[in-house]
Amino acid sequence: SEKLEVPEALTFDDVLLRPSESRVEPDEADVSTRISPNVELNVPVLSAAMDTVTESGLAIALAREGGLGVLHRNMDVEEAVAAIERVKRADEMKIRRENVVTASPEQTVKEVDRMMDRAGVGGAPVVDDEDRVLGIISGTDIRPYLEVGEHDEVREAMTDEVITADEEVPPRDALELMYEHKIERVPLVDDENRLAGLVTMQGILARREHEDAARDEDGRLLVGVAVGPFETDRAVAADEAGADALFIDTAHAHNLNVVESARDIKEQVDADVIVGNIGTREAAEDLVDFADGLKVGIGPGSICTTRVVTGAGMPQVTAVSQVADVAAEHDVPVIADGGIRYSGDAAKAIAAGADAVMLGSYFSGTDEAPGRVITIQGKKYKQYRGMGSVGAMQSGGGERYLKEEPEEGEEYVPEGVEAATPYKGSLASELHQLVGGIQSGMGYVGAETIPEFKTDARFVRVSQAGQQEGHPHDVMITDEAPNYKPQ
Ligand code: RVP
Repeated sequence: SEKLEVPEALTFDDVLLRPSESRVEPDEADVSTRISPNVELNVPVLSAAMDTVTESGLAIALAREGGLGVLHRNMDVEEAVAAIERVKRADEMKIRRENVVTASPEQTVKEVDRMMDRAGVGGAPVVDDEDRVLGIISGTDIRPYLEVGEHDEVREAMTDEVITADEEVPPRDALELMYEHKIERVPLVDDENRLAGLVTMQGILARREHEDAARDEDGRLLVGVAVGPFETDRAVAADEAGADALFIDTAHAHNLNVVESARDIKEQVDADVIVGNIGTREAAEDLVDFADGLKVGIGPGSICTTRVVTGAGMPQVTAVSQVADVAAEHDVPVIADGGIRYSGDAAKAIAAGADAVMLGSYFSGTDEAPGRVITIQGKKYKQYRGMGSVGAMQSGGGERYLKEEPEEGEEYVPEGVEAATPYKGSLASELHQLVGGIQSGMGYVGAETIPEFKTDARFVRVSQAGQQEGHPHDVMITDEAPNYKPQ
């Protein structure tokens, strides 16, 4: 019947990049990209907005390497704002007054410790009611030898001979002051000794160490935030807290209520608004007039059961290329989200038309991902679960799947599983393999930049025999390669 005259859709294992004449040395391939009008990255990589992947720790680590972390939304709005602020503050060289965490002399040491912990800072200037600098207090880790109790007032515990500098001080002079006095932070003051900002050793060193970090115009790390399709309050709060991009986070962004709500959210915020996930040309057409970026992926995720549970989905290479065709006409960037197991998959996603890729499982086993390392039969793993799994939905993730909370006695209909991924060590070394693989892919097709890679790359179709040939075969692997795990 006509109904079964169906188009073919392909995914990563169905295709390979066709090698082509090239003068591109892999190390020189330029992987910088743009995922929305105001968000430029130095590597085309984002981490998934999942509660076992991206919290502030991983977002900081990834932005320092040039990519973008997207904070998940299984936390309340207040926690999300605190997480955004932690990322924004992490490498700030000169922290502006409104972003400096301060203590008052009457607070207890315990209160201030808790406040500093939450903000992820190691010390705070102590100011009076008129914002004049009275002293500085540092966190418990560098204060235990002092004889102050946690119920003492800050004025007892603080250093009152505080070294300050003029608000216009050049960073280099501030650094010298810190070396000279063996201190970690220098409050900046105006001519009436009112707090104007803060310079930290950490901020200066981190900046030097991470030259290719993804930063905003003030030199702060970039951060993305997932918001539910109808969560205007989270969107507005995240925007005000300084998020660079908001990701309307749903499993089906071609739901017309989602489209309307996303359009509405876009009108209320300054941050760029990226909408997803979608998987077809038609969905892209309905979003390109207002979305600052589009995210593609219906069912490719490693922990995703959408295709099995619902029967719906779109193999990822076809999905990306369909959306990219429409997006390119409107100059809207595209992110390929999910299903990337190897660096070669990331290269294929970009070659199919994506400006960047988003990964969950790939990063979930790193040190920087939330959750602890567990050992099963002598092997180390970290927990990784779908946001549509029962566990994640119970913690608030149901809206992504456009589901209401079940009534008493009913169960969720999950579209994801709870799992474990092999423990992998640091994010930086995983990312190095990923980006290195993409660059080599660019070398094989002769693309010097991501835009060239998107337009110039050509695919060939691979048979099952061809696919087998592509993996190590007829050998027993004796030493594991850092970028290959047997299937
Ligand atoms: P992967 O990198 O293959 O682990 O896929 C990660 C992606 O899977 C996420 O960015 C998200 O789009 C999708 N996801 C998250 N949870 C679920 C689910 O429970 N089905 N899917």
